[in-house]
This record gives sequence, structure tokens and C-alpha cells, in this order.
Amino acid sequence: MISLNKDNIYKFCVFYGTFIDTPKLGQVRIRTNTSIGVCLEGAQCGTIQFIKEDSENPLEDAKEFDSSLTENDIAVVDYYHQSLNSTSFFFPGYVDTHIHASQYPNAGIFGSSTLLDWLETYTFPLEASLNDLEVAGVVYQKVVQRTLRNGTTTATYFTTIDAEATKLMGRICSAAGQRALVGKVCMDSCSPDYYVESTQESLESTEDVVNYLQEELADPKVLPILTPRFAPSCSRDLMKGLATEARSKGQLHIQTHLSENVNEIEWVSSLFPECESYADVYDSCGLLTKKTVLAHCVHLTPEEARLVQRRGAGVSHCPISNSSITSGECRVRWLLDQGIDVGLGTDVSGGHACSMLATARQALLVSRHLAMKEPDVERKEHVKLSVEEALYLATMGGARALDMESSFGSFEVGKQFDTQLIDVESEGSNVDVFPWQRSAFVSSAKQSVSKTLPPPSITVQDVLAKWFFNGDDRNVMKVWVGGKLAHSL
Ligand code: XAN
Repeated sequence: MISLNKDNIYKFCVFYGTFIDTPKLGQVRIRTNTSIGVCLEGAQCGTIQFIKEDSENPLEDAKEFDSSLTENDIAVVDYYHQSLNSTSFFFPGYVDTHIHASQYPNAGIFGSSTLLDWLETYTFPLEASLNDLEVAGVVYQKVVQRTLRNGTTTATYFTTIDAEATKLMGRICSAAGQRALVGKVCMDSCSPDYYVESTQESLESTEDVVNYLQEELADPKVLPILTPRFAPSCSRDLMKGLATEARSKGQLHIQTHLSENVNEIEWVSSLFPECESYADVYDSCGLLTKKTVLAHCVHLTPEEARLVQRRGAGVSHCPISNSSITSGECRVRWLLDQGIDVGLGTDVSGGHACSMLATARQALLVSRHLAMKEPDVERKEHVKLSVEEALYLATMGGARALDMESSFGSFEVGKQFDTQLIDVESEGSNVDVFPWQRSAFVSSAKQSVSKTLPPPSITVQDVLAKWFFNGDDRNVMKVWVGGKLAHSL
């Protein structure tokens, strides 16, 4: 529950309860009875100011942190004591590193297609239709609401080639309070005549969108991202022009697709015979940077992986998409072992779900499929992703892939408060927690039901796993982005 003052205007907010995050790959950090203080005004607005564990009084914690704050200045968000079930906790908002907002109406529609015929049959016609701003507005509103209610606080969006509809998407994200990187798609080659631009049009409309987002919309939560669709739909001149644009504006983010499907890879090598590899096409145009996020990377060669690692680019692993349109199984552990930053992408509508929790589940299962094919017994275990690792990929991994880990992805002083409140036992929850299982969260919960054999005790990690495999948006009670409420169930 939230304590309110009479004007409902606060300078500071303290969130109280159990905070769970995954600051490092494989590590889960559980902090109970904890206060996190967030500034709500000025240059520090939305930023975590203090974290106090073993706290009893969140209001006192805030006053102790800043003695100039009065009780009227401080909102206290304490669902833990006052209204929710004991198995509720704060968790970092998800970072969706790859989602095509414009393809949302096709979520679930892909038949038995694979990448190149899927693009021709389903995707290009839909994207082209979104140059009608009214249609684009309806679709973009819906996808932003849907991702927020699933706990996504940062999304890296592809829109379409249409500049005005892309600006509209920027406004929609800003109004909804979602953190977003918004990219106008660039395509001047090998594209249908109803959905293509000239090189000059593509570069000019990209610059128009970048200027609009940076100078007119000017919402620090909504950033431009340059978006050459993929090598087959971009000429060298276009890719080089975009790299120049990125550098000239102090290194903007860049997103594209890489090595998703074997037919695509063959096509790229026939289009760019002078390049050593698919990754080298991008590198030779200056597109591989620390601020580049590369979707898929299913079939990278060892040389390409080394190149991606050297350039510091991040990978967006899109497991639902890769299974749905049968692109392949991305070797996530192999990428991580080489020091490549990997995040997760829903890749709507190659992927059918806006949910990052569903995407994280699929990432775990795809890693198990790779393990089943691994002949070496030790490596078999190694390639499997754990629940904690999949949750890391969905949060910190994504923040790192975007080179934004200093801003969000975990609970640290100085980071933005981008957070979900999860209630494992919310009304209508798909997760059943039995009374004795609550003892993992609350020591006073009943330990046994009078039987000769007590039920097996479980840990917080076990409850987390029950939520990971069975939870959905019904467990996402609230979502804050930069300390501001952006979704409430
Ligand atoms: N390559 C792509 N891959 C994908 O999953 N979705 C797309 O829209 C796309 N375009 C090129």
C-alpha cells in the first residue's frame, strides 16, 4: 500500500519489502526487509539513492538518509506488510532487446514458414500497411501496453520505414512512461517495390527521426536507435551512411539482424562476396560498435564471434522466434564463455509472445535441447542455462547488451528504479504455492501439515522457479520506470 500526503506530491519515495535481482550471471541476490529510497525530483529523479537491508521502518530510513525531508515529502510503498501475499517481491523490469512493434498484429501467425518466405508472406505487407498513422497508432499503443503489463520496462523497438509513424511510436512510449529505443527501419535493396526507400530517403528520414526524438520529444527515456534491417535489404552506401550518422551524434545505438537462418547467410555471401563473413559485412561498414545490438546470431562462426566480442557489440537471443520459424538454436553459453554480452528479445512477431518471462523460459529450454545434443558429459551440464541465468539474461544481460548496465538491470544505488512488483499468489495466479512452501519467504509460515512425514521444505529459489515456469502477467502487480508508476493491475 502507498501512504499519501494531502497534496499527493512527493520529493522522495521509499519502497519496502523483498528485493530479488541477478547482478551477475548465475547469481541471485535476495534482500528481505529492505528499504530502497528513490528521488522523485530534479536531476536525480527516478534514481536509487539508498538501499538499506534489515530495515524496520522505511519512513525513518528516508529521514535518516536526508534530514531535510519531512514526512509530507516522502511516499512509502509497503505492500509487504499491509496488503499483499507473503510471496511478493520486487524484481528488476525486463529489458527486451529486440521487438518489432509493427509486427504485433501478426503475433502467432507464421504457419510453417521460415525467415525469407515469412518476410515476404506475412511481414512486409503488414509493415507497409502501418504508413496509415491511425492504424500505426492503434498497433503501437497496444504493444506498449502489452509489454508493460508483462513487466518490460525497457524495449528496443523496430517500427517500419515510415518516419512519421516512428515519431508517433516515440510519443506513445513517452506518454506510457516506458523506457525505449525506437528505430525507423532502413531498407533500400532487395525489397518489395511497395515497401522500399531510396538510399537518400532512408538516410534523410532516419536523421529526421533522430532529430525529432532528441530535440522535440526530448524525453531522456526514449532514445533513437539506427536500424539497418539486415544486410540483404541495405546497400553498402546506406550502411556506411548510417554508421557515419551514428558517429556524428556521439555514437548512437544501432540494431540489426545477424546470422539467423542458413538461407539468409548464403544470400548475404552472394550479395557481398568481397566480405569474409556476414558479421564482416557490418564491420566493414562501421556498424559494429559497443552500442550495437545484433539479433539472433544463431549460426556465427568462431571468427565472427571473436569479431563481435572485439567490437563489444551485444547479442539479442530470441529463442521463441528461433524455434517458431525454425531458424536454429543459438549457442548462448558458447557466446557467454567468449565474453559476449547476451540479452533476450521477444522478437515479436517471429516470436509470438510479448512476454519476456515466456522468452526466458524458452531460452532455458533451448539450452537443454543443445545439451541433449552435446556428446561431452561435462559440457552437457555446462551448456544448460539455469533459472537464475535466464532471469539474468532478461534483465542485466539485456542492459549490458545495450551498454546501459550503469542505468538499469539490477538494484544498485545510482541506477534508475525500473522495477516490477511480483506477487506469486496474486488473484487468478497460475502458480499454486502451498502453505508450508511459504516458509521460504516468511519464517512464521506453517512448516508442516500434521502428517508423519513433513512435506519437503523449499527455498526462495524454489518459489522463484515455480514463478519462472508457471507465472505470467497476472503476477505483475505494478511496474515502475524511473520511479514512476507505468502499470498497475
Ligand atoms: N531479418 C529478420 N528477422 C526477424 O526475425 N524479423 C524480421 O523482421 C527480420 N528482417 C530481417
